[in-house]
Amino acid sequence: MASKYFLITFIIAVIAAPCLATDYVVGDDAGWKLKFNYTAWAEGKEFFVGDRLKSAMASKAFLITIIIAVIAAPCLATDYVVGDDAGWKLKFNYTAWAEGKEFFVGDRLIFNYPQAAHNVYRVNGTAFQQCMVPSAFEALISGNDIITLATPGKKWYICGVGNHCDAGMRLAITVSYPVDAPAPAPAAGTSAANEISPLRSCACMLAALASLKMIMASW
Ligand SMILES: [Cu+2]
Repeated sequence: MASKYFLITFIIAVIAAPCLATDYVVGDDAGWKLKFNYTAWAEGKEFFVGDRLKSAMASKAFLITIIIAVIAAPCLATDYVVGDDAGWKLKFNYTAWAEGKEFFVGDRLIFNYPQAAHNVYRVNGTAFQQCMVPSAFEALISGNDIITLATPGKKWYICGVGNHCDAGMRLAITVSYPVDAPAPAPAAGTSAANEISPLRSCACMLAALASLKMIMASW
């Protein structure tokens, strides 16, 4: 599953690439030297007015793409499909799956499973440890359950079917605020997360565009 971040980076790269003049490093890593076939090197390359032949390593388009990707990455909320392609099922290590992932307020968890085979309960730490299943009306049962991570802190999820939780169908994650987003007042409602996310994205994209403009001007 392609994450939103990669998709947007790709789109920006595709849109931006033809607009930008290219710096060609003659001979690439080999440079300008004896015993190198420059006819072969030039073959298949398209040179446009505004392009430059130079000896530095990185081309402008590539550099700008990297810069945008780095700036924009933390701006975007991420959808996590729990278990990735495996989904929400028995005999899967959700502790290992969550390891190394960073979850931020505004990100979403997506639980995919065959309807009626499993379900999803959000529980507290004790219920998670002891696999205590809450009352049935709290269950998410759609088979494509989407949970927006609205608040920071530890979050616990279990499957309430049979002994599935004991068998490993449980997920614990820690949600944090993105570094660039100011923490809302403690009294703020949990529903605020849905509004924070797009706002944050817009602010970040503007910052990214401003940085890009500065970079272009200084070139
Ligand atoms: Cu289950």
